[in-house]
Amino acid sequence: MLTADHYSRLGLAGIYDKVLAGERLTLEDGARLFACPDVNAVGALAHHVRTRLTGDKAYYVLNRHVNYTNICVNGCLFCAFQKERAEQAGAFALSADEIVQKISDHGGMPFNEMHIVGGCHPALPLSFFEGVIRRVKGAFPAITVKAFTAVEIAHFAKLEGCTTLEVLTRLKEAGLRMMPGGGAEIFAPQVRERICPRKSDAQEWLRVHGEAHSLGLQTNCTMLFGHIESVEDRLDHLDRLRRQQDISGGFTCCIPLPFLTENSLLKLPVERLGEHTGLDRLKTIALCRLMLDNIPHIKAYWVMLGMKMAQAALYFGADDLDGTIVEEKIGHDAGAQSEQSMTIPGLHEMITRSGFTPVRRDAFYNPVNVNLTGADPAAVNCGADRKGGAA
Ligand code: V47
Repeated sequence: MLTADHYSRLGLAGIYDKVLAGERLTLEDGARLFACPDVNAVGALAHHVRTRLTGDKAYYVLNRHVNYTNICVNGCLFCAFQKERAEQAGAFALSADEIVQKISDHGGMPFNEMHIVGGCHPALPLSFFEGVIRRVKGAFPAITVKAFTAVEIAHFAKLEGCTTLEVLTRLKEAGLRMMPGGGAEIFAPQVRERICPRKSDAQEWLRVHGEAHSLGLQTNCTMLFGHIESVEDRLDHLDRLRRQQDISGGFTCCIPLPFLTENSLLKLPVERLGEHTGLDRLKTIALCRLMLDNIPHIKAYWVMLGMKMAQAALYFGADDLDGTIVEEKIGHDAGAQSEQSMTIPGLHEMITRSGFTPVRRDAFYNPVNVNLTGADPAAVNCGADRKGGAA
């Protein structure tokens, strides 16, 4: 921890006092932290908060991502994964058999979480997704199904001609227990209008999460940053998440996602390219930890950040690396340089080499026992090779 004198010299004495006292930071405090050139000083404050919340633990989960389709009616400019039409090269839509098959290919492994998302397909009905969840739960009853962004839920409701609450209720009955945080992007309407004009707006995204929380479903949230948004837009985004959490309380974790530019239709103005540095990513992760005082966990998603920055992020407020993933398309279509999959030993190595204590968790951050001698079948079977890449 840096000294009070140091923060005083930076003009951040008041913020330092608030962080140590566990008091809520204002948007003005957030703007001053973003403007502070001493990234380490900002990171140390976030590290203080993450240590107060989770000590030296760094969480990971044994999970698998499944993308059921990349065909999407929204056509978001930043998204390199989406295809507007089924006839386009590379477009796909998995059948229910293929989805269950993907999960069963790794059968016998003690996955804790199945992360299922896709584009907003123009025709797949809600009954298809109810059937998929029932089959996954039937085959693997212990798995937590974490599926469908708020944007997908709103899309299903439109196709079905019912409310989002009805969609959530039906999916919960089928076995849905958690929702991922995607689709939030940046809430500020003038940015949303430019990067994802057809997608649910902020009000709809937040309302669906509130409804999910009211049904007892836990959800995550994200922020896509490092594109055309301003620092004020980032703070506005965090403020809206914080206010929603004050009301409905069901966000478990926030995942700051740095914009990856390859194959994207969203072109950044040349003068802004230099802004999106690794230090900006670390500072933004720290700001998420500091502003979101009511959200328990901050995830350093190794797929988008890369292994080394994800490790560094553990000192900038993050306490979770996500998991084994197995197969990833959204980040890799956009140029992510990370591996497709991580093993349990690989995740352990990343965490211990960074000086933290690895804790394998379930989808809800409950610790799961793991036998590190290799007797855990997941440790030997999950993913292809051991791909550490630790710093
Ligand atoms: O919603 C799309 C983002 C999200 C790009 O909840 C991009 O546990 C960077 O939400 N560059 C999907 N990001 C991923 C996501 C997620 C991932 C891991 C865990 C969880 C969780 C959620 O990816 C999208 C969008 O915000 N995205 N394109 C891109 N070019």
